[in-house]
Amino acid sequence: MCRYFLYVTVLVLAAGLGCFACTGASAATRPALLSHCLRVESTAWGLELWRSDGSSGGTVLVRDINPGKPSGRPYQFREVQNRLFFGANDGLHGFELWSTDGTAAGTRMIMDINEGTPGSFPAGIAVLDDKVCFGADNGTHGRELWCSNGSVEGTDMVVDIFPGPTGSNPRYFTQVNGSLLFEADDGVHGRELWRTDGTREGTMLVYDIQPGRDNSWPSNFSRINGLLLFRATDSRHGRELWRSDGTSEGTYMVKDLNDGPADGF
Ligand SMILES: [Ca+2]
Ligand SMILES: [Ca+2]
Ligand SMILES: [Ca+2]
Repeated sequence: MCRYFLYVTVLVLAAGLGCFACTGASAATRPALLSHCLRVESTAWGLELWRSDGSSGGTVLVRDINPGKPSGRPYQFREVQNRLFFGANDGLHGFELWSTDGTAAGTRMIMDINEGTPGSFPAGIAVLDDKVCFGADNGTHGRELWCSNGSVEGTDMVVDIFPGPTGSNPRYFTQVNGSLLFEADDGVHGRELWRTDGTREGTMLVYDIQPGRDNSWPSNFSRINGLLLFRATDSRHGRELWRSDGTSEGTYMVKDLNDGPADGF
């Protein structure tokens, strides 16, 4: 089982040759992979899924997801139990959620979330225990929170956070204390900090930092020592540094760096 994958960006040269730009499946593998970027004949497949064990002979195309010259454009690789989850477009179903074990036969679309040629555009793919969670648009509910364990039965919209066809547009998924913290808009509180454990009951607003419909725009998520550090705005303090442990009591401004309503961060 090969654990190394390349995301290949092909710059097509006049001679029909291209250059790899590649990133690894994890930060730990990235330096080794970057040292093995090669010039290859590339125009036959477009931008597709490759793997490498660090040797030239062991660097091969896994699967031509979008057959021929059109590109499958795989993106956002996340590893769960020896499989990589990612988004890709096979040319028939649009951008949907895929997974691979590193073999052509073991590379498949998990579910056509937005049925037919439109894509659901899975984004912000993040690992949570034995599954991934992400934002996707099924064409009915708008862009909402989805999770998948790699099977069709185990792939579902967790909750329609912004009820109806408008999307809550969840993003910045960051794992803290066994939950994913993210930013979303439920149509009532504006763009605020949310959390999910992958279940409907376990998905909730953490804290309405800018009270009411106005947005606090949580962003710049960083995880440190079981805490989320992030940037958020309220009208009393301006844009400042906040922290959260995933609970409402554990979510507060770290310091009003620029005293009063002026921005500090
Ligand atoms: Ca589709
Ligand atoms: Ca919705
Ligand atoms: Ca608000």
